[in-house]
Amino acid sequence: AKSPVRIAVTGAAGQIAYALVFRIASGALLGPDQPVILHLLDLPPMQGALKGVMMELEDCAFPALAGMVATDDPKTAFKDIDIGFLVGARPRGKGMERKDLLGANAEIFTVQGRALNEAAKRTARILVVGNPANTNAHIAMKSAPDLSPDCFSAMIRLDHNRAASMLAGKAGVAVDAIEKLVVWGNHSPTMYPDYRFAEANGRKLAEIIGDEAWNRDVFIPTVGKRGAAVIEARGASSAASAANAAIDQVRDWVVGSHGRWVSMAVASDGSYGIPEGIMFGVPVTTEAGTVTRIPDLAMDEFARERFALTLNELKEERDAVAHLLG
Ligand code: NAX
Repeated sequence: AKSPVRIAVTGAAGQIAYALVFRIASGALLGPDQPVILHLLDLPPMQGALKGVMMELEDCAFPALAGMVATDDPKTAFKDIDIGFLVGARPRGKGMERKDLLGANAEIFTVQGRALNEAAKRTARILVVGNPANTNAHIAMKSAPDLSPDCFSAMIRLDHNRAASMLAGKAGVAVDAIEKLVVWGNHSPTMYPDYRFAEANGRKLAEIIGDEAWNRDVFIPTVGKRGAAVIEARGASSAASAANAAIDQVRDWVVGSHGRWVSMAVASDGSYGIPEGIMFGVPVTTEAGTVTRIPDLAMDEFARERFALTLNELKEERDAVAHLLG
């Protein structure tokens, strides 16, 4: 029998986690024959609700669920973990400015980064979902000097999946026929979904669509504002689709993307002029925990503009939290 994989989920009593943990336990992440032990972290007042989630997990009688730990202590939550989904974060409260939000989250992700540094497996793969996801991932990475920067990524896969689905509809192709789609940058409305290289069934998607105005005036803004549109329609933020994207990103990361390009926000190695260490969405292929960036994609004037917009935002975020990092 395979030995169990330890998987931490933070914000475990929240909305996204409620869609995430059941899929992990059912085998959607690592397959139904891979036993998993869930490490569930949430704040002290949420421990009651977390118990309820655990009761429901028990009641699913998932064969792959080999154990559960619930805690409000990050070190306990991250002890010996192989995989971490860092979902819990401080939401923007009324009257809270962007810099307050960055500061509050910097505190959370400094503490969690240190706990990961102390307790997680050296090979752990940690996905940050909680917003501002890229900068939170940057902070956690910086707070975990004994872990390789390769242990961290931030979630841009929801944006990638949103873009893929919209393109499939427009081009009249199956969504899984789309290859070489890229989402660059920050998980925020500044992100740049880019289908200049994308193909479907051996044809360039841009040729099939053949409508550059649609790209600029409809596609990019719609993908960018999709999160807000879901809130407007549902009265609550994206949860099931966010959980699904988290599963997609981590599954591709730890299992492999089989040569397909996927978008992941990873610590920059300096390529594309992105300052080292900034967590930036780039196209990659993945294999058993290893990420290989797709290099040297050409940029035209419009692409350069969009790229700079999202990069500048991430530089600003980095600078705003720099004084909080030791
Ligand atoms: P919820 O408010 O439903 O749940 C968050 C949970 O996190 C709560 O139970 C809260 O008690 C817990 N929490 C807060 N601080 C914590 C800490 N320091 N340690 C442990 N737990 C803590 O939010 P939900 O809808 O689940 O969203 C979670 C996060 O995902 C938010 O920051 C949200 O903005 C972000 N998202 C990121 C996306 C992405 O693509 N990267 C998309 C979806 C989502 O908007």
